[in-house]
Amino acid sequence: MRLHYHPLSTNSRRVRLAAHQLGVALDLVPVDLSRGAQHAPAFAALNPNRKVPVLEHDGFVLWESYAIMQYLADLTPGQTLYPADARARADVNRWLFWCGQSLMPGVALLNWENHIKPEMGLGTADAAAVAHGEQLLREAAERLDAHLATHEWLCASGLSLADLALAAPLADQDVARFPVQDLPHLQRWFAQVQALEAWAQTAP
Ligand SMILES: N[C@@H](CCC(=O)N[C@@H](CS)C(=O)NCC(=O)O)C(=O)O
Repeated sequence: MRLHYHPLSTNSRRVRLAAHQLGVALDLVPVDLSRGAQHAPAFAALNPNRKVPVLEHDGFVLWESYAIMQYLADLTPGQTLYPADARARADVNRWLFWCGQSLMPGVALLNWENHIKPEMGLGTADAAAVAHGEQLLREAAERLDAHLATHEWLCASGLSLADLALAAPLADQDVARFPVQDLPHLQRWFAQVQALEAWAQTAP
């Protein structure tokens, strides 16, 4: 099973976290985003969105990190990260959708403005975009913090794909200056995810 990825891509990291936690071995194929390798015809044929991660498994090609996590879990007998019970699974799915829809927009904006743009020499951060990103991310992060005030993990079933999916992009909280440092429950939960062996194994 091959995963096309980039070491600094947190969308890729959530898949790698899930794979480690599930005990699924992945052949990692780096895609050099900084040199535009995502636009090469061979890669665009795999993912017309020209983004990592992409999974290849015996001729089956799958893009979108959340779908890949779910697929890897579904291939793994006896796993507990993605429960079979309909309501427990729906609870995990709820957070996966929430991650893509509510957490990632602010994350992506701040990561681009505060981290990637300056690092790649593409100019300085745009103040209006930063303010918008901070507002988006703060709203989402406060909701997450409130939930985690009364929950050890996101879902009642215990550590799940949801925790791995949401924690992965928070790895950039310092370098991209996410406004989340003062949220105690979010930070407690994030430290729990960071304590997993899979976190160290997937470090950039
Ligand atoms: N919704 C997608 C987002 C993937 C994504 O944005 N990947 C970034 C890296 S973290 C990428 O490949 N960017 C390259 C580009 O936009 O040119 C997922 O969850 O897999």
